[in-house]
Amino acid sequence: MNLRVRMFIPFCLLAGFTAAQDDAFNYDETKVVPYTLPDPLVMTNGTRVTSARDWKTKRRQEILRLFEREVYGKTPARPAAGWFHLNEVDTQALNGLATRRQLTIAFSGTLGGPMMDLLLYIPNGAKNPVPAFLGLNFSGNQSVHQDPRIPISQSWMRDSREFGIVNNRATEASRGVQSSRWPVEMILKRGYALATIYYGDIDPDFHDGFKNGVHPLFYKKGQTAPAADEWGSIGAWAWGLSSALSCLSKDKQIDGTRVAVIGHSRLGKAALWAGAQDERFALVISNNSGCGGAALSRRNFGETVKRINTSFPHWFCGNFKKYNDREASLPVDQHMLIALVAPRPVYVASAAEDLWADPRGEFLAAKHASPVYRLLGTDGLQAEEMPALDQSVQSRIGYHIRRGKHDVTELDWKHYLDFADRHMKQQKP
Ligand code: GTR
Repeated sequence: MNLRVRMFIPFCLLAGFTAAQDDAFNYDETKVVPYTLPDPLVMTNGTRVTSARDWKTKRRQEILRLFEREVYGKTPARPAAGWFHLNEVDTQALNGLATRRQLTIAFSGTLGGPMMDLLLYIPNGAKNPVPAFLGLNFSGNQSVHQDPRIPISQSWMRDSREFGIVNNRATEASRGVQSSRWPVEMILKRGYALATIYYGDIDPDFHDGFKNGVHPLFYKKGQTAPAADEWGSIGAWAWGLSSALSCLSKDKQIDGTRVAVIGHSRLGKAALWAGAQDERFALVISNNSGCGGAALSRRNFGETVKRINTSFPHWFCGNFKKYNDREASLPVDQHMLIALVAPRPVYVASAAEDLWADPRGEFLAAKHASPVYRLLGTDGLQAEEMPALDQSVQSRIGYHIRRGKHDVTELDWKHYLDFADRHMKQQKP
């Protein structure tokens, strides 16, 4: 392990950066029990995959089915653009920097069922359709920017005095509270559009037995909850991202072949799962996604499979609970999730104080996805060891470990924008 990272561990614990952490869990690298990862290039029947064709037609399908059945659950067919309503357009938003469009996407085809509100900023002045970043947000669209024209979300939200959420509803005080995670002007000035949706519009993030959100739209006759191999909330959020992509692809100012999906933490898990399943996403970014995201499940460091299934029983599918304390029997590990994105560019980012998410486990998953990238003729992750803090590795698999805590910062975005410039080539504006 990178020496600077190793030295950080005791300091973080002493300094009390353990908010999301639990001292009953392991944060000591020397106590990580040896493990063997499944080989992404060996079929379940033992056959080695040696050609791009066999990867695409056989092994990729096999791994996808395993993640569906055992981890995230099966997702209904990819949503079409569905029914959407344009609520607002302003061609002179943010002092003329951007065009703002706000849409409502109704999943059942009519108002009244589950719906999501999409906020879209498109940089003004581009002659050609622009590439875009698409990501879910935690506190409503109004939380990403001070822009007074963004309506306050009406959806259920977890109470937070810090973020202005009272009685499970966002208040005016929530406007812009997450803006440090969304440097909108910086993204626009670099030539990218930004689209965002409140994740709870797709499925509210509490366990109600899947009565609210989009799950009931797909129940068979008599069904009241997803089966053990059917989608949970992460599956639903990922599906919502695909639905948003279908919608964005219809926008003449957006280049639907150059849309990056990005997410932080639980939404980083959803972004990876969306990018793994839906090959229309041109680039995938996982910011501090941790357990069930980019971090290897087999490493007993930070959050574990049992802990995540206990704290958040609705995130994964029922079958994933079989692996509580039995990670070694998982037929997959998270390096194979990253490999499902291949050969498309994927970026994994960690934070040095975010030990709960196991930064080294995130790095190792990125590294162990590399053989698939190389089989497909790209370079994978060009780093044998974790890079120095804040330094970005910009190969086809990107990686950095930022100084600081579990968060999304301007430095993270700077690396993502450089990565997108490099791998999702811009046409001349
Ligand atoms: C934590 C959870 C993590 C991560 C995080 C978040 O409580 O244990 O896996 O997803 O929440 O999404 O903020």
